Amino acid sequence: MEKTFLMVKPDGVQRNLIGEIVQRFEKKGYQLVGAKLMHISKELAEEHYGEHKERPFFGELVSFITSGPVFAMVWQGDNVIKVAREMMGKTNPVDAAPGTIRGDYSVQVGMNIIHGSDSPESAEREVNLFFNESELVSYAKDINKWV
Ligand code: ABT
Ligand code: MG
Repeated sequence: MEKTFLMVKPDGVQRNLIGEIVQRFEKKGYQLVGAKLMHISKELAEEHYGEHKERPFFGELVSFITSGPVFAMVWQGDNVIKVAREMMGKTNPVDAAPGTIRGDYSVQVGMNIIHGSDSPESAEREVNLFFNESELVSYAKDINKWV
């Protein structure tokens, strides 16, 4: 089953959006298979955003993502990598459509609430960068058994 790495960034945590964001992916029909509230070290931030090392905003990006706790998650389901990116909306909140997470809750590109892996290769890389095998849970859902 396809997996992706999603993360509520420090601005989303500060603005009490963890629950809202988790709920959107749950309601969509995806399954949460790993999650933790954590501080990102400077080293992890530089590795995570390695592709942007030469960009002028790299320093700001690293200081923002390390500025407070993030909520790191792994979600699973059909086409979750692509669909999660659609649900997040465009990188720049100015271009993000209403109804998307960034379109609904953010204003500036430097503080755009959520990160999501942008390809199968980055999903694989980012899931492994943030989670150990033992932190990912495999379980069946059968709502009728639990009510
Ligand atoms: P991330 O999920 O954070 O990776 O964003 P996304 O993949 O949608 O967009 P990319 B291109 O990866 O941007 C990474 C972070 O860099 C910020 N950024 C980007 C700027 O601050 N200025 C810019 O001109 C661009 C292109 C936005 C993203 N993160 N934050 N926070
Ligand atoms: Mg990106």
